[in-house]
Amino acid sequence: MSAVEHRTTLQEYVNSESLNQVDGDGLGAVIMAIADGSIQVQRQVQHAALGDALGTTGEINVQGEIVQRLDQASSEIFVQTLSGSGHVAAIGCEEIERPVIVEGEVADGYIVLMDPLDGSSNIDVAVSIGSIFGIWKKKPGETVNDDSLLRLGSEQVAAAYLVYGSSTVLVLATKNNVCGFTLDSESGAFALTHPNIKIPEECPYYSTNEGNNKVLDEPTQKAIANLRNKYSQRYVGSLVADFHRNLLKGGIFAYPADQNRKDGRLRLMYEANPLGFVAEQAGGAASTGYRRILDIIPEQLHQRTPLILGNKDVVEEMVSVIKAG
Ligand code: FDP
Repeated sequence: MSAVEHRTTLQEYVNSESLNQVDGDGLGAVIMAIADGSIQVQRQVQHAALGDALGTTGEINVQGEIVQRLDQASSEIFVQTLSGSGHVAAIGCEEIERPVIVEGEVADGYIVLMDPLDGSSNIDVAVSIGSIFGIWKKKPGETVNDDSLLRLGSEQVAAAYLVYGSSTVLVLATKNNVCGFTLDSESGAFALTHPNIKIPEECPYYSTNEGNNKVLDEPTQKAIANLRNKYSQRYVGSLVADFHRNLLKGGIFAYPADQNRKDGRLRLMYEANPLGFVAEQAGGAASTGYRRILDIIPEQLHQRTPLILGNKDVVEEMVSVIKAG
C-alpha cells in the first residue's frame, strides 16, 4: 500500500476545499501548477550535482546577485507550469526583471509573484532550500500591465511555499487555514500531513544573521539582544527553511535593515508578503519593525524590506523595543 493511500491528496484538497467557489474559478489549477512545477524543481535539486547542473550561469540578476543555474532552471519551470494552467494572467519573478504577461489572458486570472528558488547560497551544499509564491486575483475587467503586479500583501487570496529538505513539503495558506502536504516520491502525489497549522504559543527559537549585529542600529541591537537572552538560535540561511521550522515549532525570524542594507535584504513581493500572509493565517505576524508587512504599498516589483516574522507576541515585543528607540 502506498504511504499516501489513507491521506487526502493536494488534488483532493483543492477540489474539496471549494477553493474555486470561494475565490473564483481556477485557484485550484494555479495551486496544482505550483505543485507540478515543484516536483520538477525537486528532481533537479536532487540530481543537480550528478547532472553537473550546480554552479552559476555567469550572469547577474536584477537584484545584483549571481544567478545560480538552478535559480534559472526553477524560474523557467514555474513560468511554464503557471502559464500553462490557463488561469494565470501575469507572473512576477525574483529572477526576471519585468513581469511575464501571459498570452491569451483569461478574464478571471490570477497574478502570481514568486521566488522560484530561495536560499541560493545553500544550493551547492545540500542544505534545505525552497520556493515561495504569493497569489492575487486580477482586478475585475483589468487589462494586466506591469503596474497590475504592485498589489498590497493583504490582498493575497492565497500563498504557498515549498521546502526541498529531508522531505519535500508544500505549505498552502488560504483565508484562516494553513495546511502542509508532503510529497510521496513513489506516487508523485502531495499528501496532507499537517492539517490546520497554527504557530505554537511557545517560542523556543530566534533566527537571525548574528554576523550583522555590528551594523545594526542601537534599538535593533537591543531588540536582538532580548531574543538572544530568551531563545535558542537556529539559522539555516534559507528563509523558507527557517520560516518553516518556526511555523511548526514556534519562533521568530528577523532580517532587519542595517548600515549596509538600508532597505533590508529580503524582497517584499516574493518573500515577505507571501510568508507574511502564511504567518498571519497561522496566527502569527509579520512586520518591518515599524509597520505590518501586508499593509506596505509597493512602489517597485523588486523592492526590498526589513522583515520580522513569526510568533505574534514576540514580533510585537520586538517591534515595541525598536520603536522605543
Ligand atoms: P539567498 O541569498 O541565499 O537566496 O533570499 C535571500 C536569502 O538567501 C534568504 O533565503 C536568507 O534568509 C537570506 O538571504 C540569507 O542572508 P544572509 O546570508 O545575509 O544571512
